[in-house]
Amino acid sequence: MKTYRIAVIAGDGIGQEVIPAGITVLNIVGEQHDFRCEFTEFPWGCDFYLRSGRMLDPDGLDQVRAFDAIYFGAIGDPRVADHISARELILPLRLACGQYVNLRPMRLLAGIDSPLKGRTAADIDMVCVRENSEGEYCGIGGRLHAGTPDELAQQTGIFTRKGIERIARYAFEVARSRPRKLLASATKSNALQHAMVFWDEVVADVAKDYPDVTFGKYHVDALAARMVTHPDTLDVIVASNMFGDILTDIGSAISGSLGVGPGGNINPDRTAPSMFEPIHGSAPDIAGKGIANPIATIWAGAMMLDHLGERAAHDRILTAIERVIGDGRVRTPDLGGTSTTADMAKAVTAALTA
Ligand code: GGG
Repeated sequence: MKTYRIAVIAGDGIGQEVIPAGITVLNIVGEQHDFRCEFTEFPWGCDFYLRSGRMLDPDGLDQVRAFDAIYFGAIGDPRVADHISARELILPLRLACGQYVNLRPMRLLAGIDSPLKGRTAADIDMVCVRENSEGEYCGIGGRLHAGTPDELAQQTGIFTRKGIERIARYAFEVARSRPRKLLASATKSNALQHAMVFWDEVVADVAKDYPDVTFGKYHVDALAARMVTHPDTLDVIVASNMFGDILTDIGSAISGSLGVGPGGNINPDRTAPSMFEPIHGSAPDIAGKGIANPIATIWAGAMMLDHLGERAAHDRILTAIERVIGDGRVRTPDLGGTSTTADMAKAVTAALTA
C-alpha cells in the first residue's frame, strides 16, 4: 500500500480543532483508495514560542523537508506579535520548501448564501495564483531612530524576472486547464512605476505563449471591486504576494465564509514538500469553543491528495463537501448554523461513504 509521510503543524487557535477533522477525513479516504497517510505532528506555533523563544525547532526547516507534504492549520495568538508568528514560521516554511505558488480556489458552493445579493454558485468560481516567495513579503527593510521624532521604517518589495515569469507561467497553465480559460493579472502600474510596470511586462511576455487564454490586466483596486460587482467575469487571477493575500480574503468572503477557503503552497518542481492549509487564521475569538468550520481544512487536505497524485480521492472529498453543504442540515455558525466542528466533520465522513 502506498504510504505518504505528512508533517502536521496544527499551530494555534482553531488550527488545533480543524486539523484533527481533516486528518479523520484523510484516514477514511485513504482506506477507500488504498493508500495511507502517516502523520507526524510538530508542536510548533505560538505556545512553542512562549516556551522556547522560537516558533519552531532550530532545525525545523530541515526536519520537514524529509516529508511528502505538510498539513498546516493556523497561526496567530494575541500573546505573540503577528509579525513574529507569521514571519518566523509560515513564511520561512514557504521559502525553505520552494513553495513559490500559493494556489487559492474561491468558489461559492451550492447551498451557501453569498453576501453578494442574487449571486449563486454559477457566478463565483475563481482561483488565485498568488506569488508566494518574493514581492512585498520578501522581508527586506528596517527601522531607524526608534522612538525619536526622526523614526523611520522602510519595507522593500523584491520582484525578479524569474519570480514573475514562473508564477505567470503557472497561472497561464491553470487558466488553460479550466473551461473558461480566462486570466486576470493584478497590477498597480499606475502608482508603482518600477515593480508593477516590470510585472506587467513580464506577464505580457509570457502571455504570448498562451494565445488560447484570454488575458487581461486590472489595477488591483479595480479588480477588488470587480470581484464584488462582477465575480462571474473572473476565472483565474495571478497576483503578487500581498495583492493575492488581500484578494483571496475578498474571494473567500464572497464565497460565504473564510471558513471554506483552502490553499496550497506549491513547490511545482517537487524538490521539497508542498504545504496545504485553510486560508483563515487562528480565530482567537472562537478558539476552544469547538465551532470552527473545518471545511477549508478538509478541502486543503483534498488539494494535498491531488498534489500527491490521488486525484480520485480528492474528487471524493470534494463531492462529500458539496453534498454536506448542499444538504444544508449541518452548518457551523460562520454559515449561519449552530453545528460544531465535530458535527461538520462527521457529516463529511458520512458523505464519503454514502
Ligand atoms: N492558515 C493559515 C494562517 O494561519 N495564515 C495566517 C498568516 O500568517 N497568513 C499570511 C499569509 O498567508 O501570507
